[in-house]
Amino acid sequence: MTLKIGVIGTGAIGEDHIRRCMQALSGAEIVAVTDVNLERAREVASQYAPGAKVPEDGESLIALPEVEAVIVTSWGGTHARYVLEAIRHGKYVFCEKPLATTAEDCLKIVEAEAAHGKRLVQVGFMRPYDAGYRALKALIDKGEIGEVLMIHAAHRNQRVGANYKTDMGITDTLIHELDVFRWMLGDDYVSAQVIFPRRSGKAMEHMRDPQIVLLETKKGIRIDVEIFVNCQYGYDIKCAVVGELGEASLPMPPAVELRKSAALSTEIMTDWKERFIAAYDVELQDFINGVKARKLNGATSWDGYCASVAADACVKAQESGRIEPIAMQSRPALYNA
Ligand code: NAI
Ligand code: NAD
Ligand code: ISE
Repeated sequence: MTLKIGVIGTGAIGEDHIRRCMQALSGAEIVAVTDVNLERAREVASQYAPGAKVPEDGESLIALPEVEAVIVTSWGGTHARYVLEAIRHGKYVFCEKPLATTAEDCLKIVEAEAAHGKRLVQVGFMRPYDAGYRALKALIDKGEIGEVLMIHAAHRNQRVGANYKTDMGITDTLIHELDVFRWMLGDDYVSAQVIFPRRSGKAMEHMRDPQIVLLETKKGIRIDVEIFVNCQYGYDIKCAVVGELGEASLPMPPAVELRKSAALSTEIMTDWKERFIAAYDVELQDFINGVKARKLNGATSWDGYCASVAADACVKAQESGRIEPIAMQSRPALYNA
């Protein structure tokens, strides 16, 4: 059986996920797409899913009887309403990160899903599907470096556009680390602090970039993450985990070693689409298979909520300059498995 999917938001990642479902993955087809910019939705449909309907808004798309599952790839601020609407229709939904832009909205989704009584939501945190992060977690779980004590990480983008604001360094960018470290360590955060180093002159006037986020977990692990979204040279994700017996680092994606003109070099990617292409493929195939089996894997609404609670504390810490506490509500039974 081919799973019939509708996609809300045909921007950069929406287009890429539509291409992925139609050309790279198996067992699914895109039967409807929409965007606030309907012209854009029609263009993307004609390129990758010529038979797809283009309803005038996300709510109409979710209501279409032929749409069995929904992918939400519109701007973060719009996610909550579409995910809630999909749950109301009892339809499976893959929502790109963040699940919502505030913890309060994430909690509404958690409560709606728990009231429905069964998992319907998978959040688009793809790093747990990345082969490098999986190898790192496997090594930690085997005890190769003993108990984890510290993580030194960096999340660098080449540059960002004019719409990107300082708080998005947290809600849009750091949110990946907030999620993947919970998954990797099996731990939760208790506090956050944000420090601003000297501002890069390459960042737009309205932005404070870079920033350093300091996190503490329940087990007492200390994590520092440098967020630098105008680093100029490439898209670079670094993560070194320090334990009692050694240090384990996230592998770099494979790249050809070039010896030329008295220099040895390897290329650094510039685009998140390429850096995590295999992880997005595995993640969305897992969503398709999960819907068919009526059992989703990957990040839950609860994971989306936890990342958002931590993000809210980091945004508060950006403004206060203080160490801000991080505390979750108690976890509904649905997410205990
Ligand atoms: P984008 O700006 O290229 O695309 C967003 C699209 O959604 C635009 O075409 C816009 O017109 C449309 N849109 C906005 N509000 C809408 C609404 N109410 N109804 C229908 N369409 C609407 O943005 P991009 O880069 O594709 O990001 C989209 C989402 O995907 C964001 O939540 C972002 O955080 C996430 N994302 C995740 C990545 C990952 O690594 N997992 C990478 C890039 C983005
Ligand atoms: P698992 O069910 O044994 O454990 C995952 C645990 O981590 C669960 O408690 C879950 O709630 C939590 N979790 C999952 N995603 C999370 C996230 N993004 N943030 C925070 N917590 C998260 O699952 P597993 O075998 O470790 O597999 C994890 C996912 O990877 C599954 O969806 C699985 O299907 C997929 N997977 C991928 C590959 C691959 O090659 N990429 C191989 C096997 C499994
Ligand atoms: C973007 O939305 C993503 O999710 C990318 O993975 C991240 O690196 C980037 O900073 C975000 O803006």
